[in-house]
Parts: sequence; C-alpha cells; structure tokens
Amino acid sequence: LKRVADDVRCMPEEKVPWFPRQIKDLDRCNMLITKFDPDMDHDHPGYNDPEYRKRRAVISELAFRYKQGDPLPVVEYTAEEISTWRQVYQQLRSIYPSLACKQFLDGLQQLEKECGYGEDRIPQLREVSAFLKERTGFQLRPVAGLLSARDFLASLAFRVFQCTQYIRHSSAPMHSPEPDCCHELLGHIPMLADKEFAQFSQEIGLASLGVSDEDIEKLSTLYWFTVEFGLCKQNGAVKAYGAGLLSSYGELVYALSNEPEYKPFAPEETAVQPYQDQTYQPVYFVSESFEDAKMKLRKYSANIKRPFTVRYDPFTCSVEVLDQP
Ligand code: TIH
Ligand code: FE2
Repeated sequence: LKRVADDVRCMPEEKVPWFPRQIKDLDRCNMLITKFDPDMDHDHPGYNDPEYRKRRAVISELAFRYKQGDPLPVVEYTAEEISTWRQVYQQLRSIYPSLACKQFLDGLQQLEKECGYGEDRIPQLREVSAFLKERTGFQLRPVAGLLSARDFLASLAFRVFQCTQYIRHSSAPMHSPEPDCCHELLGHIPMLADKEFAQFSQEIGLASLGVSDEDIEKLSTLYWFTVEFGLCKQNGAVKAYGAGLLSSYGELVYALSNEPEYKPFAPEETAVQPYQDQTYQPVYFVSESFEDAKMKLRKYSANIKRPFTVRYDPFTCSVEVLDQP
C-alpha cells in the first residue's frame, strides 16, 4: 500500500504530501505498520498460537472491507476473549479511582451507565461510536492494526478515531505493545467523550495535514507523550490521561510510582524526546491542565512550516485549504 507519485500535489515551490480533504478520503488512509502484529513479530504472545492468528485474520478482514459511512462491523466475541476482557477490566477498574484523571473517570462512568460498559461483555464499536458522536462529534472506524502516523493523525482532523477490534492474547492481559480493543475502549474512548480533549485531539490532526515526514515524526511523538502516555496535574496530584497508560495495568502502576522520570510538557522538547514502543516509557510528560496543553500545542503547530492553512468545516465534514500569499 505505498503511496503513488500522483498522490503528491504540487504547491508553489514545494511538494505537499497528499492528505484527505473529505471524510470519505479516509478510506485511503489505511497504511498499516506490521512490526507488532502476531504474524510478523516473533515476540508477540500470539505468534505461536495459530488459533489466535486465524481469529485476528477474520477480524482484520472486517476492517479491510470497511468504507466510510458503512455501519460499523459487529464482532461476536468468544468466551475466551470475553474472559480476557473481564480480567483487564477488573484489574484496571480497581485502580482507576486513584490514578486516572477526572475527565477519564467521568467518561467511564457515563459509558458504564449508558453504553453497556462493564466486565461481562466487550462493547461494540457501533454503540460506542453513536455514544461519542452525541458527546463530542467523534466517530469510530475499524482498523486492522497499527496505522502509519500520517494516516492515523489525518483521521483525527475529521474527528474520526481509528479503532482496532481484536483483543490482546489471553496470556498477556497487563500490557500489549500494539493497540487492541481493550486499549481503544478503555484507554481512548472515555477521554474522547470529553469536549476539551476531543478538541485537543482534532487540533493535532489538523496540524498534521500535508506536513513533511519530519514534522509528522514530531507530531506523532507529541501525540505519543500526550494522548497515549500523558500525565496531568489535578488538585495538586499527578494523574494519568494517556490511553496507553489507562489500558495497561502494568504501565499505569509503573507510571505513577516513583520509578520513571517526569518532565513538564513543553512541545518543542517533547516533540524530539526518543520514545519506547516495546515496553514501559522511561520518561513521562506532565501537563498543568488540558487547557494549558492545548494552548501550548496550538503555539507549536502555528510554527510548523506549511504553505497553506486548513480549516475544518463540520457542516460538510471536509477540510478547507486556504493558500497563503
Ligand atoms: N501498551 C498499551 C496497552 O497495553 O494497552 C497499548 C498501546 C499503547 C500505545 C500504543 S499500543
Ligand atoms: Fe492508542
């Protein structure tokens, strides 16, 4: 799925990488990174489990066939999958009240009350997407695995969140190096129900459209240390808001212990911090508040070189491109 040359549009004096203009264009934002998937990665706990790999292939197929506007596929989860979910849910649920930020706890409570969240069943993307749409305008689309940063970030510009639908291997419920439905449903969804956080996420997405590979790398590092592994201050205590933490019992406990290093969130520095994608992070960035993180990110994005500006039109679900003089 390599981009072909005609995807590169010529702008005055510069080549601007192709980017989606309409929500339908997200059907082309499907470049997968296979380094962590169970068919490629010898260290994946499912690598030697042919049943697991077969199941993954079936669920991937649903995502490959999906087109924008289709009803979200429903997966009938097996007893074993539900039992993995139960374990993850119970363990994490017990530590959320002391370690998760307020916005997350509010979102999760609403999901438990109104969207069938609980330990007994894995929520379906279809119902969760409808729930989010009403809260913050975010909607979900299924994806077969880890997406390229450019494609993933681009979808955020349209308030579309790409979600995996398979579940982690039953032998490793406490941490997974690749996203899975526990990560999406428990880590991301409660946060995406918060208006301010939804806005923050879309702004990273808009900032990424058409920028250079170098700037994509920086923005995806910013995304990594905020949306995935961010910490924030609340009433004098440090709490987790990053989805990678909120879906991993092991890393959530570790991140809020006194082992890792903390640094204040500062986009210029955060954007170039090397990160760890195999196991726990050695360093986390702490924001003063979402408001503060959003303002800092805005300032950072305004300095990214791009020969045009973009504006999202929610009535047509499209991105307007305004050329700069
Ligand atoms: N480590 C997370 C978990 O165990 O749920 C999943 C991921 C976070 C970021 C990328 S994959
Ligand atoms: Fe994620």
